[in-house]
Amino acid sequence: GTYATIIFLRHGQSNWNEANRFTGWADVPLTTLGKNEAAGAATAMWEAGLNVDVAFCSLLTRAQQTLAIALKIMGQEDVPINYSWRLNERMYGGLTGLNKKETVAKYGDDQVKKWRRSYAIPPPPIEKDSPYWPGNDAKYAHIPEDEIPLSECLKDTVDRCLPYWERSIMPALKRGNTVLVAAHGNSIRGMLKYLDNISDSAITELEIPTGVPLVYRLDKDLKVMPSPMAVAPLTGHFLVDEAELKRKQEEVANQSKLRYGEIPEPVGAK
Ligand code: DG2
Repeated sequence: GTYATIIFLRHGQSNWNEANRFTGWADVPLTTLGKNEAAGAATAMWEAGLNVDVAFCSLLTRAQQTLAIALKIMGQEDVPINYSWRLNERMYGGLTGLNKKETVAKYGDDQVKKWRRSYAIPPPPIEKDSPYWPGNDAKYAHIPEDEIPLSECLKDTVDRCLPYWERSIMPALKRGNTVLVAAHGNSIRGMLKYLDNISDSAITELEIPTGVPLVYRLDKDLKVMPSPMAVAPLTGHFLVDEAELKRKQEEVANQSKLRYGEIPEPVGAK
């Protein structure tokens, strides 16, 4: 039977998801739709009978808002929350703030797909005089400056997530808890690559929808128990029907698909 449960929740739509800008460590809030997605995630978890014992969250507002909304609606706002920069979104480096389609128009489809989805190709580094360089932000003042990433590929993200996974999340699972992790598209892809043993090639095709809980049941040895509702390559299941899952995953993939003749909306137009 189930010994422990882990639920991954990517935040709902953020301002920059809506504006189609590379976000990474830029700290932008949820849109109204994003807040509704968080509420929908809460309803789905509640309907699935999930009772959260402990939550983990990144240092970014969009994940924190999502978690707060979800726990409140589930009536579980008293559960302890642990925050760490190690659950942050992948650092998008010099791409931070750029419009995804404008970037495709400039560098081409292949290059942008590599930057967004490859395992080991990092985006160009961010300049330290960029307004998006995290080193001036007090919430990262506890991190030695040389550990603040200037850009990260998925592999780099996995490397800085894993110490937190081992030291903080695993101990909670070892005690048989139901754990909720509120995080981001790529930090969740990174943790799944490890937990669900996804190959370097399969990970390039995996899209994480906004605001849909992804549930893994673990046995006494903390091995994943494959869900009958899983959709490959994952062995856990999303709390949403398959058609809606596909629609939301395509929405993420299409953020960098230029249709023939389409002229991308310039950044700042909104
Ligand atoms: C998005 C993911 O991160 O972008 O950083 O732009 O999950 O925090 O909204 P999130 C970003 P893609 O890798 O899907 O382009």
